[in-house]
Amino acid sequence: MLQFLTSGESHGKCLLAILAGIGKGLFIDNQEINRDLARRQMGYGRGGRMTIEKDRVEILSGVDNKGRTTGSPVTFRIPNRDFKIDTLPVVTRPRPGHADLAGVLKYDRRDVRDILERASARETAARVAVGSVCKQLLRKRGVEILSHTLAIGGVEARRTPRNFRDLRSRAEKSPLRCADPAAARKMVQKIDEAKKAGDTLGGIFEVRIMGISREILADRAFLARLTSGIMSIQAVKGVEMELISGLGSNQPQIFLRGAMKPLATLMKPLRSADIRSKKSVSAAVERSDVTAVPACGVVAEAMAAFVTSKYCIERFVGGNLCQTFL
Ligand code: EPS
Repeated sequence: MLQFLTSGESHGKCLLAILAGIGKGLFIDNQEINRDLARRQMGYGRGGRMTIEKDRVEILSGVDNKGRTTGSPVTFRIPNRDFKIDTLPVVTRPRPGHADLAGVLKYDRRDVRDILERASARETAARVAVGSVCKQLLRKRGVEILSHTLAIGGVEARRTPRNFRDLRSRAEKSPLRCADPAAARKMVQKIDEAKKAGDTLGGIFEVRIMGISREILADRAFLARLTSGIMSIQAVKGVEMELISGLGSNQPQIFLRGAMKPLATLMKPLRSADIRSKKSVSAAVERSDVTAVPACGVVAEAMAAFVTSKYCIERFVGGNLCQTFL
């Protein structure tokens, strides 16, 4: 069975992920993981933290001296340059719409910091490392995954290439990972306006999975797992799926569209209540992004790759990946 677990706080020493069940014999390309980590950090509208960090992975276990998996769990470590959790101030004013209040109630904490450091979307860097390995595995079976931005702050991409490879290459060249340059220019304006107003923007990203068989495409349990993988990402509030059966020479594809809400961490904070004094106050202000929709697409690629790999391993090799799958 393929499974992963992440740990670590936004300003802790590092982020960690353990991926178990990937099997033996897969060459892991660390440079490719680092490229995916860099893609997650990019995007117009990201905040100051992305200028501090330069996410790079170290693999601590599960590979031999040639970089091939041995069958043991693979451990990934991404150090945080901004490691300062022990000196950060106590937070008592939860941000409406974030995990702060629900977290302090659930875990009975008196410092919102204990919640927000783990609830931060920085955790998604660990998921991207895991997903990057899953993409490497799937590529060996002819499965490719892309993502691109469909909308930010109500501005929609309308003129995007139909062809998988053209769409991917256009999206990768765009500062917003948006394949419609005219729409991307309008999105940039919207982001500048929102930044001035101390506001944040949500939007829609799309993931496309190409190269899976029609048999897999028809399995509803797999499709349901894919949607829940996307829904598990921080700030994603809706998911839509479209299946392209690919009659004739075209290959079948799965399109997954995710709706990301505007980030709850605002520079112009909403009203809140102090959890100690119970007085009405403004919510705490933490560093934030204006938008993270382009990054969310990269995270969604990772989740789609993990769910697809898990399904293929469990279905075709009885849960134990061996050389024949590769
Ligand atoms: C993020 C790192 C965070 C935020 C953002 C995503 O950095 P810090 O914890 O230093 O503020 O920039 O997370 C949020 C805005 C949020 O509300 O969770 C990252 O690495 O993606």
